[in-house]
Amino acid sequence: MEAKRAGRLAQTPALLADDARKALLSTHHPDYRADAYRTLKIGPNAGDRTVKELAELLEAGSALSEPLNARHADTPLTPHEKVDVLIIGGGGAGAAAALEAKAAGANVLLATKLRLGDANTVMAEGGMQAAVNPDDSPIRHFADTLKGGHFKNDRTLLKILVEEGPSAVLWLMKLGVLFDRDEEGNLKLRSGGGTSTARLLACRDYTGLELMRVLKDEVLNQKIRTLEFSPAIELLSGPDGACTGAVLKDFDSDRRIVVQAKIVILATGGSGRLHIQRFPTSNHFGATGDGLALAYRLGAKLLYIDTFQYHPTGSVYPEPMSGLLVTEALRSAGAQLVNAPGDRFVSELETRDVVASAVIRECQEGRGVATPGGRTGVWLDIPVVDELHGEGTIEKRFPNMMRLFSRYGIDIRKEPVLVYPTLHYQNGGVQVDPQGQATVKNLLVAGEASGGLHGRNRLMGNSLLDIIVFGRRAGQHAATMAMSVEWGATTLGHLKAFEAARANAGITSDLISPMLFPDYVRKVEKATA
Ligand code: MEZ
Repeated sequence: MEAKRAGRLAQTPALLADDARKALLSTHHPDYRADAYRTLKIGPNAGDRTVKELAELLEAGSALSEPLNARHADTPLTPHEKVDVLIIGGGGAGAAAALEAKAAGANVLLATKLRLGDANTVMAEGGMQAAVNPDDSPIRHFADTLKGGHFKNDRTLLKILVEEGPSAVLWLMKLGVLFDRDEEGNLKLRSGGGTSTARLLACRDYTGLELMRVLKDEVLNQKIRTLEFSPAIELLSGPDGACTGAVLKDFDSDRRIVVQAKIVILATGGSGRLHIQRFPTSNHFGATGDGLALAYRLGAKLLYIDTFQYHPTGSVYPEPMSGLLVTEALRSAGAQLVNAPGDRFVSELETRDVVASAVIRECQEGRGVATPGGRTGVWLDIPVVDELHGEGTIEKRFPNMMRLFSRYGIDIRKEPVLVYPTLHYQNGGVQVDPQGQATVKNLLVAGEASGGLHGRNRLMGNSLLDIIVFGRRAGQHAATMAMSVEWGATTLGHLKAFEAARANAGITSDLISPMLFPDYVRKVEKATA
């Protein structure tokens, strides 16, 4: 690997032609493994294909199914709390929504499964896209994202994302986000996979953490009421099917809290902890697709649930770091992907799905490197970053990566690391309109739990922008709606219908969703049965 480094530095692998890219995806991308999929039997997406893990979650029972009977289902539950806007989820989208809803005068409650800020937002390292460079434009951002998403993006949502990108940056800066700047004080912009120009704003390699630090502070400053360790276990519905609140579970007391709300915003994030196709994940511990299950049972249509993002560079060694994100910003800075014979095999700045497929191909075709724990990966040659940009670059720009690997005695300035794709993002989610409105009345969705914006492959840095732009829009819209929406009955009528559909379809699974936490014990038991 090291012997060939000097020769590799002179090479620039070309981007693949469209046909070659398609062929690589269809032969090696996990989205194309037919046996990993099945058809949904019930619900708004019945007949659609999705991965087995998600299908099981969407068709699972509710924690409230057991005590449910015909009489209870139509009897309104007595609320412990009554709020205009209930926000479920304490990551970037939830916090942005809460701030805007409160600023617009709504009475807001933010409930979150873990602590405020325990979310995938803080796991985003490399940057946030926004067309703020004078040489760039929202149109160019739009074109890059559409191409990266295989032209399947919801174009109305995408237009809003790119046009509102610069004002989202300004909003964050006014709140106190410290984006990296150059010597003259100008915002420093970097490139990423699939971007035709430098468009990523970063806070070294902990961009999401910095965003969340500021958003969390502001939620506290604005005295927005927050219930931590209180995940939603079911949504509530009125006779017309509209969402009327949620039942939370208080982890501390194990009691249920019934919240009546005029509008509910789901901002529950992703589903990496379902470990789809047994992939490791870069996601935080609570990323179990809760919002998808809750919204689906209430009748919300989902989009693109057959496509997931496998980030090309998850750590595979040492074992305790398995799945952990090794930021794409390293590849943008010149870090090279190298197979066991010591050769580069793909342009590191292809889109993520293409790079991930190329890594999988190298490993499947015997050009991977085995770890002592039995995994396989390829090298990410990080030391070349200092060779390309000068000594000290890695230390300055990637302090988070340095710290994480140094815990295991690996100095990334001197040694390459081993990587393999890691489950990173759910490309699809709940179908929404530009205000975040789902297909169920009075239910809004923002951030990773929503789908359509990113098409079939998200570009790096577009999710941090997504949570800000669409989190804020959902918060503003919810506050406006709350002024005219009447209080609805807090029943479990939808659950009665869902249970009947389960029975009709012969679904007998004892899985309860939302799962809330990854069920590693169940997985091991299933695998050994
Ligand atoms: O948007 C992302 O997923 C991101 C910034 C990830 C990364 O590689 O750092």
